[in-house]
Amino acid sequence: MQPVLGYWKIRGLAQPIRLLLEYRSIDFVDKYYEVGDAPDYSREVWFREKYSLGLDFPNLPYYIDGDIRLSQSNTILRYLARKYNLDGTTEAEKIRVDLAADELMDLRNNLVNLCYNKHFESLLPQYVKDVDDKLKLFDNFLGDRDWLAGETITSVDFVMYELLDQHRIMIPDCLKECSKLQRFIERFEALPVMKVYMHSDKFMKRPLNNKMASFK
Ligand SMILES: N[C@@H](CCC(=O)N[C@@H](CS)C(=O)NCC(=O)O)C(=O)O
Repeated sequence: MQPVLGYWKIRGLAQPIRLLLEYRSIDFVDKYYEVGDAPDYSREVWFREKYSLGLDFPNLPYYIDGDIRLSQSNTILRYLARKYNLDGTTEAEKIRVDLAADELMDLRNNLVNLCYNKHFESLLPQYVKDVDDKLKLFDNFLGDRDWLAGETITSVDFVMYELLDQHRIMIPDCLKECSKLQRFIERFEALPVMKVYMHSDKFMKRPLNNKMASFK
């Protein structure tokens, strides 16, 4: 049985999981739920199934892999990282994976709060200023390493790529002073399997966020 990744028909929290699965060439079902149109934005398609999937904590994204039924995007990522050997090789690398994972979640939460805010346009300039400092910290954290943990690619690199891509879609010059992060993006996109995926019909370019968001 193919594993199933269930999520809204957006990039959102599922995209790093999709990228990781594609990187390891896992044959999985990318199951989409679609929110209804404005003004109701009905989530009925999801609520119809939500409590019948055998999930301890029903939510989106979820990942069903045989007997394993998980929600919580970071739990799914950690599970896949262990299963597919993307969790760092040394203790020092594993510590960097954990630290990056938590920092990236903070970065993502700030981004999502902005994108779903109805005052998006007026809040954007301050966000641009604040995120500049944050991105420089990530640039510095990466340093001269190929990947966030060190020499080997790990689960957090898929999250990093996704968040950098979402940021540059929204703020095209946001990485102008982050040369290491720019090279990280180039390195990631040059991975042969990623190149194929990103040019395929399977790859979702947009929307980043759901229909009720100000920035999609
Ligand atoms: N902490 C959870 C957050 C999950 C979450 O907020 N999911 C949103 C979409 S991003 C949702 O619509 N969940 C469906 C629900 O609440 O029933 C995670 O990282 O997976």
